Amino acid sequence: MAKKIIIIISLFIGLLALAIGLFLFLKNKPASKIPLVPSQPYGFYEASKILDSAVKERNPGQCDKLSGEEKDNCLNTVATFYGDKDLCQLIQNETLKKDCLDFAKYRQAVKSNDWQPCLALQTVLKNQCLREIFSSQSDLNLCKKLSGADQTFCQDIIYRNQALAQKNPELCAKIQSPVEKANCQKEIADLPADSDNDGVLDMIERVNGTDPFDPQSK
Ligand SMILES: [Ca+2]
Repeated sequence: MAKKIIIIISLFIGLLALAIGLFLFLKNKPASKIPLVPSQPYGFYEASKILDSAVKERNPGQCDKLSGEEKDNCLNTVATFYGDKDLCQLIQNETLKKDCLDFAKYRQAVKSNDWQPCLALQTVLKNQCLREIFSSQSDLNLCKKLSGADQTFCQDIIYRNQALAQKNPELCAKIQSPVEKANCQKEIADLPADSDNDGVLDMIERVNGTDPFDPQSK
């Protein structure tokens, strides 16, 4: 009988010691420094896979698997890719949200070939927007609908389009912006030459054995 009591007491003390040990272990565990579960549930690779499928499937719900900055970036990428401004509204970071909304407006304007919404954007994006929409235009009258610097920028684009279409560097000279003017001249210079203007490029004529400086020979 006495033996039984000793065994029970020993077991009790043993379990108590175990419980105290476990308590001390959990208490001193450096939870914040070396977390057992990583604070970011997804690593960079997984996060970019999520982002990829969110964009490919146009499924912004995938972004919910991410959090904080990663989630914002995910939403921003899907929103800007599809020009979906409603999606921009879900972004937490205010600066990113504004950029997202601007970019969505830009995409929408280009898609619908409507230059009016471009004017509400900040300069760099506005100019890119106008440039894309006017990229195939050759009528200067179009620019009369714009004013100030926007009108000048519009004219610069149109002169560049005309210069390229007519392979006429003199039209580049009408461009106001020195940078745009230089770009225009470079684009003309880089065009494949047709020295005699017979419609067959010099390099083709050389291959064919005709005279690149004689329009009768082609
Ligand atoms: Ca020729």
